[in-house]
Amino acid sequence: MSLFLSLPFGVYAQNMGADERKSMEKANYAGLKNPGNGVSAAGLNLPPEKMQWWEDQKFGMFIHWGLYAIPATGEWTMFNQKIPADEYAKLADQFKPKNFDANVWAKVAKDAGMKYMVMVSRHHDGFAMWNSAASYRHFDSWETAAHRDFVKEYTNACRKAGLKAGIYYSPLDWRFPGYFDPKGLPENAALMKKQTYGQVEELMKNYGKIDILWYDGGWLAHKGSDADAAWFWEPLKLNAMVRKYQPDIVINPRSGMVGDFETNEGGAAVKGPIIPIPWEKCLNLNGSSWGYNTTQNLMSLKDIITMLVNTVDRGGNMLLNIGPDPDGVIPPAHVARLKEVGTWLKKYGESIYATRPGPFQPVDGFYGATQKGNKVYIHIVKMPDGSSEINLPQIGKTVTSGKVLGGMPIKILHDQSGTRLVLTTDQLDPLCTTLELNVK
Ligand code: FHN
Repeated sequence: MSLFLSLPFGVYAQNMGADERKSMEKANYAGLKNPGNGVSAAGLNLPPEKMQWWEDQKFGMFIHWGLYAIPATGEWTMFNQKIPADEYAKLADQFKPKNFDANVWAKVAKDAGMKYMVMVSRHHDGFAMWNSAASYRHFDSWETAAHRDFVKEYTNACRKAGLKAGIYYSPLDWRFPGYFDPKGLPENAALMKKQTYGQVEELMKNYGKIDILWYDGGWLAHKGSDADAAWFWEPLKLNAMVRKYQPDIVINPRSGMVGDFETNEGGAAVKGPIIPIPWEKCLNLNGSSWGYNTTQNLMSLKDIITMLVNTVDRGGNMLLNIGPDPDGVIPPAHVARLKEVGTWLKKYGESIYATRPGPFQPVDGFYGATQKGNKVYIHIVKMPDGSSEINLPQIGKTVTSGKVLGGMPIKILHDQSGTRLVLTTDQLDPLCTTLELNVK
């Protein structure tokens, strides 16, 4: 039995602007959270040509690190355990990371084959990882025991390593009762909003070129969507200020404004058709929590590679999260797993980086393809039992030759039903078989 692929894929829609993307609001692209949802204004989203570098990256490191690493039960500890803000703030007295070195993080990312990083600058608990005059009560890593500007150290390390620098920022801050009742406590809510505008300005103004702004937590009182809270945050005003300092920064869709890309969060498998707009899958290497957690539930190498190729074959980037321990150290088992991913990408990265999806639709659970110039790459995560052939649909081009990427040629048969790729069993890789076809 051989796999028969669905109809050929049309032109990859690289030129969708924000308006077309808003029209996708009803689209049922698997896994995207509220695609195109949010307010928009001309000039606040990047044109497709300014997104191409971002779409080339494919693989990045997400980093959740802050006071919540100390209790080691995840970044929602303060809220989940109903710890009063003043009590929680005492953690800052203990937070003196002895072994934090952002250059080590950057090396782990590079060794994993990652091309960009997104570090949490402030999570919902309100603790800022930089010297923040705009922080309510100066609750930050400069004014407390650590006395360090971790955002400065991190952005410098990114650039030194040749990685794109992304910053995650949570507009919401659990320390403000007005967050939970913005209409009932408008003055307190306004204080929180003032902090957000002041802190975003600090992050955009004081740390050189920032490549990605990753908002998270626009939604009010943990209800509704980020777009539902646009009346409060006024994201068009906020991001107009962002663009003043960082005109080409790529902004995610969680400020209540339509983003420059869409997000799919969590460990659920990526399925369905190619998504014809920039999008990103973000998930946890350790499934227990985004922040450091002593409960280890690491993704297997097979799961990581499967998630990566399923994402890239549908046009997305994958942002894989790690949670360093209270000392700023990435757990050794996480480093080792990421190094295994890097080894795979050293061999097959040509089929991932700077490619675009297609030229045909993926087959859920079995395989998908990417393309670049006169090459088509096929990622086979599973062949049907006993099958060693793949039927290719008409892709409007002729397959002139093919091989296992980095390996031996494969047999190409052309007959009235189309083109068949015939592999030998020893050419199949249980992790993922990657083929390179030459087309013209
Ligand atoms: O509440 C956060 C959560 O702690 C984590 O930061 C994730 C990462 O994308 N975002 C929110 C949940 O969607």
